[in-house]
Parts: sequence; structure tokens; C-alpha cells
Amino acid sequence: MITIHHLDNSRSQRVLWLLEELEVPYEVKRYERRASLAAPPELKRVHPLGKSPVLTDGATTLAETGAIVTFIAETHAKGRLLPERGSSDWWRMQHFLHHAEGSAMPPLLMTLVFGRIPREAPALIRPVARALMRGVDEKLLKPRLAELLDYWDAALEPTGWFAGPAPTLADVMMSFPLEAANKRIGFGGRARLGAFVERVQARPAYRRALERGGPYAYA
Ligand SMILES: N[C@@H](CCC(=O)N[C@@H](CS)C(=O)NCC(=O)O)C(=O)O
Repeated sequence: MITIHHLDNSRSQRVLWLLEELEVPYEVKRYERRASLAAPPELKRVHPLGKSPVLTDGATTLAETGAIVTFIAETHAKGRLLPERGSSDWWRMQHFLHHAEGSAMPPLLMTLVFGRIPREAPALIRPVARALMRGVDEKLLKPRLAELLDYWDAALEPTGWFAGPAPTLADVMMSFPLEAANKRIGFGGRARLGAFVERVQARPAYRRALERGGPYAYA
């Protein structure tokens, strides 16, 4: 039996969505973030990095969402949520599987972290920290994020999904960066991005996954 070690309000939620979509039985072990938003130390007993998600299944312990969704697809999907192996949609899916954590999440995370720095700074230097972070946001992050939003918008244009005419693992992986972008920076009128998030969140499997996962601020 697959167990997902799941943190509230986290990118782990999309793994539960995938399992519901595939109707694979699984258990959820829930962990609660601390006030600092860090995962609790118990998660380090499951995997040394102490991040979520982690999948355990018999002798297998896997971290990294991309590896986890691939494991689930290889062992349980029976071709569902997968384009034909080796087809152009297949490689498009592979691209977005890696793009989600490798390219989409870093600037979104930087926006979150840099936004917190002025609040954490000593009161005396807070105005300087605020001005500095505003500069980084305007010059570095906003242009990069605008490029990403345009890229996703264009990628969704042909079918509304990231890799072909139907949902695939690419959509599962990309759902979290899009949800996070929607909450943190907005889509700036790019209607296809909003429509994607709505379409995903309306799926019965997604709704069931929310019930299993508990608090999730991005839905
Ligand atoms: N690239 C990893 C990122 C894992 C990650 O950073 N997870 C966050 C949840 S959104 C976490 O555990 N944060 C708590 C912490 O860093 O202590 C993945 O996709 O699994």
C-alpha cells in the first residue's frame, strides 16, 4: 500500500489528486507546518531532507514530486494520464514534469522568501531591507515570472492541457506552480491560466483529494 507523507498547504496535494484520478488505494500521513512554515522534524525520520511529499511503498521511499508521480504512473497508471510513449506529447509531458520544479517553482519561491525578509529584519534596517527587496522583485523576479506566465499561457493554447488533448502527469505537476502563481502574483489577465486552474479544481478526483489532504490554501 502506498503511503503519502503529506504536509498541509503544500505541493504534496497534487500527488493525492493523481492517486484519486487513478483510483489507486493509498494512505495519507498528515504533518502540520510549524509557525515558521517549516515541516515538523518527524518528517526527517521518513526521509533525511524532511520535505513533503514523500512516498513510501514497501521497501521504496521516494522524495521529489516528479519522481513520485513517475513511480505511481510506472507502477499503477496502466497507461492512464500518459501520452503514447515516445510520441511528441510524451516528450512534452517529460519537459513539463521537470519544468514544474526545476524552472517554475524557483522564482515563485523567491517571491515568497524575499517578501518575508523585510518582516524578519531588525526594525532599524527594515526600510532598507524593504527597498532592497522591492528592487530585486521589480528588476529580477517580475520580468522572469511574466516570461513564465506567457510561456504557460502559450503552452495551454492548443488544447487547454500541457501535453496533448487530455490531462497527463504534466498537468498534475504544473497544477501547483499555477495555483501558487495565482495566489501570489495573479495571472495578469491571461485567461487560459485561470481556466486551467478552474478546470483542474472542478475535477471530482481533485475534490476527493482535498478531503483526504486537509488544509490547502491554494484551492
Ligand atoms: N522539489 C521538491 C520540493 C519539496 C519541498 O520543498 N516541499 C515543501 C512543501 S511545499 C516543504 O516540505 N516545505 C517545508 C520545509 O521546507 O521545511 C518536491 O517537488 O518534492
